[in-house]
Amino acid sequence: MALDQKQPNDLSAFWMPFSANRQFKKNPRMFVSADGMFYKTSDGRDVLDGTAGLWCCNAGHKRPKIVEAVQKQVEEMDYAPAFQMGHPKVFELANRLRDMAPEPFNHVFFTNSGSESVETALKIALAYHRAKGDGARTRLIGRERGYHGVNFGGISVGGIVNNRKMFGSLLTGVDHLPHTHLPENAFFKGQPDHGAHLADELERIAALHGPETIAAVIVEPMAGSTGVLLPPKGYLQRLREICTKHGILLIFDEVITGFGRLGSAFGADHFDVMPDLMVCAKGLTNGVIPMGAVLATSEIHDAFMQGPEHMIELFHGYTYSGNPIASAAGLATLETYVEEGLFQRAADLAGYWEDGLHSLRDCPNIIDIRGMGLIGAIELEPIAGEPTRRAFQAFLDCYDKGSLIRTTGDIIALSPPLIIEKDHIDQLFGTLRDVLQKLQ
Ligand code: PXG
Repeated sequence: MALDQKQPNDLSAFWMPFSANRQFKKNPRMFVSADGMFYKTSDGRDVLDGTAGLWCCNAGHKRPKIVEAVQKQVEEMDYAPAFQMGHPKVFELANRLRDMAPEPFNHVFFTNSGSESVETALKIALAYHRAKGDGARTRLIGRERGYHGVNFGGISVGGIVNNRKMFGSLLTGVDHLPHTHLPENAFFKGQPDHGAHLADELERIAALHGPETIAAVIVEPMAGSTGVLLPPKGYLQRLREICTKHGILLIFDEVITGFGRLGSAFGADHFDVMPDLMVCAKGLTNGVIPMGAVLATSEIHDAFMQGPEHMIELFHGYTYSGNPIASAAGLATLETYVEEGLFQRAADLAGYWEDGLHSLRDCPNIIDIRGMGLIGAIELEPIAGEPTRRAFQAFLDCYDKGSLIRTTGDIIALSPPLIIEKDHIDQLFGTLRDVLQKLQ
């Protein structure tokens, strides 16, 4: 087969992730370059990035500092063993991340993705209790509609049915809180008033199993992948209180909410609720090189630092944990966020964004609009008997008209790079209005 970078003539070998492979291969959509807020397609069109790639390119594309850092690092040292050896940049990155994170998070464990970070956090939670002599705490609690990546721990605590049902019996000893999506909150701006009581379900679950058997609760502070579900006012605080009361660790999965998406460094800052472990990825390296991390409090970290000093304290890690190129990308990314004040920028633009988002309310087939920071979701009434078709068509039409959006089920999700300008916001919502008005 001839190798044409712009348009390969054989698409059969690559089994695409989370994609309609057959639909795509009949009518491929290829990006060949990216700069700032725009992708360039193989047929030479500019497409406005309304999704920061997959919620990860928070500083936009082809950022000079990050490009240069990666180029320099790959020349200086490509790889260093991650176990029993170190290299300076990974320590530096851990320090920067600690400085950016809320106060109690003093320690950082590196992974290569959100999914790996979730597995790592769940394992740390279990091992922490065991290290403290509380080994009966083995149960994990997630939430309906939660997304915690695609590995077995993550889909076990996760609550998106299609991500679970094909894959066997999953982890045992897992239970789920109810999701927080209440119909009475439709079209509410910001955090909904109703639903804090849903956190009390944790008391019911704790009573059912015995609170002393529960190791951890994991939730996204704001559920992203399922279609943007905001925590009702007081809900996260209540979860925190119940976890503290019963000695249960609270894990925030900040893979989407981390690095400025809500206008603060992390969701924990934004909602002013501190978990015990925090999971991140995506924006950590601006999506440039895969990397994830788990942030832990000193209390958790120090519980492992016992026994003879030559012994490994935690039997967990990845070949690429803290890879030098990823570390260089991470450092340059965090510097870019700080130098350009991008988290504050997201906060400053949030009102304009929200107005644009809610201006679509009069378009046909819309049953809910929700958003926060630089996140938005538009929920469409599904076509009877053909779920997902309407939103997928909106995605295809927006792409044809030069805007990239995401869809999950019949929900359109938006999460642009934080460098977005007001005229890009106008363009994105203008395209959406056009598309939604004509959509069947
Ligand atoms: N936790 C959360 C909260 C996520 O959103 C993961 C874990 C897994 O991360 P990795 O890096 O293993 O993919 C995610 C990922 C979408 C979309 O459009 C969301 C994700 C990934 C791809 C697409 O909603 N979230």
